[in-house]
Amino acid sequence: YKLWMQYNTVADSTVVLEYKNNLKGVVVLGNSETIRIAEKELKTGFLDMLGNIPEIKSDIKGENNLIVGSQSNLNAEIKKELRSDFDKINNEGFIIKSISLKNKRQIVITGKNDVAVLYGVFHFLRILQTNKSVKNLHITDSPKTNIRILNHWDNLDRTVERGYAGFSLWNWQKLPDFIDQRYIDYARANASIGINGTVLTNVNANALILTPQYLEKVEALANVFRPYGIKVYLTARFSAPIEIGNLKTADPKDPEVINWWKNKSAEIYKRIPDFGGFLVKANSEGQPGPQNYGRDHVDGANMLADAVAPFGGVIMWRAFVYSEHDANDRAKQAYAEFQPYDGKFKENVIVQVKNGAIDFQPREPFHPLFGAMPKTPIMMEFQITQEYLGFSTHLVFLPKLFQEVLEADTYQKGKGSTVAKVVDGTLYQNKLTGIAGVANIGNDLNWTGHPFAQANWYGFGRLAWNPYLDSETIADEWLRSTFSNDENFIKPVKKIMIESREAVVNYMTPLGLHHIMDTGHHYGPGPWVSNLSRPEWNPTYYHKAGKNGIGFDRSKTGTNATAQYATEVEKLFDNLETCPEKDLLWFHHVSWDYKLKNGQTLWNGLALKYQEGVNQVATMQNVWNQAEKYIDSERFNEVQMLLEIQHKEAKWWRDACLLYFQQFSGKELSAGVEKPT
Ligand code: GCW
Repeated sequence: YKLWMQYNTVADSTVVLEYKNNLKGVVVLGNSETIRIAEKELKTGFLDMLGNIPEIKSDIKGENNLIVGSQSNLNAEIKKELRSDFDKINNEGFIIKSISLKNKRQIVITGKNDVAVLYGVFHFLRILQTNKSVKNLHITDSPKTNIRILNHWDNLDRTVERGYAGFSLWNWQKLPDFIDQRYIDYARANASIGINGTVLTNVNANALILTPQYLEKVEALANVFRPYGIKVYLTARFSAPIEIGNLKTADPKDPEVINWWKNKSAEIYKRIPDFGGFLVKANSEGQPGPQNYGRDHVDGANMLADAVAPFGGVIMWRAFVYSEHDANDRAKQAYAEFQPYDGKFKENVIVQVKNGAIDFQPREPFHPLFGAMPKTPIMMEFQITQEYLGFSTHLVFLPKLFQEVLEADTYQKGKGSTVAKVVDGTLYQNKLTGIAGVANIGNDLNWTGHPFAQANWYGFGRLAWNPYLDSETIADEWLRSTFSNDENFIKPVKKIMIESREAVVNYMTPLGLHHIMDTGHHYGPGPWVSNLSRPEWNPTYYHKAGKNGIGFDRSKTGTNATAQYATEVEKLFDNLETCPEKDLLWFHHVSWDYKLKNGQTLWNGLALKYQEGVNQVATMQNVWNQAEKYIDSERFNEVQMLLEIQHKEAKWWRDACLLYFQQFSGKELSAGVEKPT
């Protein structure tokens, strides 16, 4: 339940001694709710990790104090000492620095406001949690994106779309008067990793959330989250003016509709002055939108943008669209629809794009919209909840996937135009930037279903703060703060976390295969024909296996989806010789005898990949079995049981896919691949 804030007792006595010597007193400056939270967090951390709380002082006396407070609350001497550090940080950034004041050593944690100080405090506690030295600290760190936000796909009846960790945290029935401790713990966990926004409701939206009855509950949550620096956002159902406003239309050009949204926004901001804005899914998968009235995404987004602009709100408009009218290649539709709108959106609109062009697969090439709309802020949408990656049953460390996408080079402004640079705004100097993650959180005791799925929430937050972080660093921090600092535990377990992403790709969708999960729920294999009405809901649409081979030809001999990328990338993917093998069947249809780089035929290579995935899970099990003595038995057993299921299901994936594809390849399984039982 305590997530990565276990604050385990520091085991190493020399480390304890160092901490005690350097942290003799704590001076907390300022009096806001946020500062009180920071103080409380420090006390909890000290007590749990070191067994006692250093003396809390009202002013700076003696040496080796920890001085905590925002810039305006620091005395002139400290301010002077930190002048150049303050120049380096933005409004949400913090400074942690060992300084010498009148020849006395002190450590200062500061920032330009109290929330930034709170971020610094959490960072400092992480230093202690990971048993790093506190001598000669000099850290300045600022988030690289403005909006670091969770998207909850939570419905008002507390079911969670694609949620695998119980019901929604938001207990609408008991709100606004009953404040569940979980809301506070949720805020604390998010603040500890720098998440500063949350969309409370599902993108498949219910207009009722915008009625006064619900807004008063939203207001109560916003009040809880505010001191933690977290803004509340809601999803706006485009047809809300009809459903709850008694209007005949939701046409974004209709004066009454425009007015309705203006009044609705004013009503919300009256309750919640720092309300973040709206997230909108429009004209996608049956959701209403401007196209219902012959208008386009720009008309819809800009109308809402005008409504929230006077209050500083933003509109996050999703680019996840695909229609049944053009079933040629679903991967092309978002780019085709949105790219021509570049430069047409109001400045408080940010277009939210999924990491890949299909839908949160174990592996997808980066979405071609990244870098392709220089005049439009684009934000990243990752999925933390494992819709296509084994729900909360399979151990998959997602920061590895996130990192792969962020590091991908779009070449849109020449070499080095990485997705991370699009997302943090440095490529085109966008002011508005952001990263969203579809939450994997529910009311399960451990929040995320799988104990290791907590690492995906954690890692998402860390990457939203700094999209250039390495997933290994993230795994290391998380393991130490969640389980133990023992190297004998950390080293092997970190390794399996890092490998878990490739394992899931191997046993589900190797070599660029995608969307062959069973239809609807997306759990388990289902490459065979389904009876769903739309062609692109059918897994055979994605793998196109036949006697002549397998794969989706998106090169210029096929749907030419590759043309949506910058020339360098287009060429790379288009050419069978240069297309990375990990994306092979995403971009090409090749024969069963096609020779892979390792000399294997495609059929053999595919089978061996499936087997490798199974073997990797077996290794994960072996490693985990050695971890028993380092951690509590409850979490040990849970993970052990889950890995057992994962192993069984990896074999299920291998057998189902290979037996199915074998009908087309007509070939024996290669040596080294276990025969299905
Ligand atoms: O991944 C798909 C999911 C839908 C989801 C949709 C979306 C919220 O299967 O459940 O709807 O994407 O992102 O809008």
